Amino acid sequence: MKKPLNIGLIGYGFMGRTHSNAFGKVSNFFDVPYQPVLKTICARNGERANAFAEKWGFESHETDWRKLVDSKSIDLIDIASPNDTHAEIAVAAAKAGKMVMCEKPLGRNPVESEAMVNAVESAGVPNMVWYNYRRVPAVTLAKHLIDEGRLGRIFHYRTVFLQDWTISSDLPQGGEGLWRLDAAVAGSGVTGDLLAHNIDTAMWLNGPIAEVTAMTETFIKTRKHNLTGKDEPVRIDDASAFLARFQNGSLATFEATRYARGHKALYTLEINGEKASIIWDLHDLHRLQYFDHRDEGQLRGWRSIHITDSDHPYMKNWWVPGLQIGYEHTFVHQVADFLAGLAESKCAAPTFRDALQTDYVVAAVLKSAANKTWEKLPC
Ligand code: SOE
Repeated sequence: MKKPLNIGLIGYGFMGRTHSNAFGKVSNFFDVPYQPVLKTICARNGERANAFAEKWGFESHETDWRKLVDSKSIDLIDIASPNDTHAEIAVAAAKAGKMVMCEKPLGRNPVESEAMVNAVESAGVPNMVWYNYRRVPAVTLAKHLIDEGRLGRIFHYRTVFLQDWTISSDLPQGGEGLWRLDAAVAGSGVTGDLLAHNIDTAMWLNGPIAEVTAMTETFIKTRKHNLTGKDEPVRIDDASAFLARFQNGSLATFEATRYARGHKALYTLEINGEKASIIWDLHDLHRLQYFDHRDEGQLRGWRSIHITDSDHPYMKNWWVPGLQIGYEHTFVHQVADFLAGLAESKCAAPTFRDALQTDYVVAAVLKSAANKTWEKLPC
């Protein structure tokens, strides 16, 4: 008999849907020791929270997140609301002894993120941040290959996250759906929203980043603000590119933009090692490109591995070999690992503390771009 785990979800946007789907599906596919129960969904608009509750199977809805934090019937607070709400909710939830899961980035800046880490660690509550791309089976396989030493010494890490949805100058900033363009709510632009993913995956695969030098640009300087109705300065970074040196001596390039016409969510990474290289592309997420210099000369070349076999990470839990899975499954994997960790009193990664390191890199990138400097990261 599985133990019930009562979920209080805050936020019903795109991320609220991915999380609800994951909590709802996990026990159908993974042999986990807990059964997530969709207890309460909280959002500011009661009517829409109610509609969301009915659609996704939550038992009740709320408009005040404090009621979820205070409720004895909630075990875990899941934060999927805009970035400016993360710190306050997470700190209150941890103080109330709840487990906390939080959408990325952790806070809007390291000060908020440090407060969140301190809160969960002093309360001793399980915590995790939804950096979901680690759990694309192909990316997890890349991690296994690197840890087995198959690439040998790593020389290069190359990664981009490209989108094109903010090119129009008519697009307003602020409010529902567009808060990512409002620095007061989001904290930063593509550095915290997109590059945070690349940084999280990169440090997971290739270890800590030692130093960075960056440039950012805001191409459209003013946009109408949805909440004030006035033209206001845009304070987010529309594009961000940086060079990095990892502690292991390898060199990296990172780039993200919302101005790459034709690209909707092109997240790619390439790693070149002494013995082998790896390429992964979110648009073809079930494939891993692998080149191994030790292969027999005449047959040596890039292999395109279809990551659907039962010995590939997570895949034995899904369909049959050859049938692929997609984006939403990465969230299911994240919940599965979180629940498995709970049973062993271990926090599955990335914890709040892991995500804080990503926020330090984000802050160093923004500082470097502002000051045209190299910035060192704390070891
Ligand atoms: C932005 O468009 C966004 O939705 C990010 O906020 C997500 O984290 C990323 O996975 C996809 O793009």
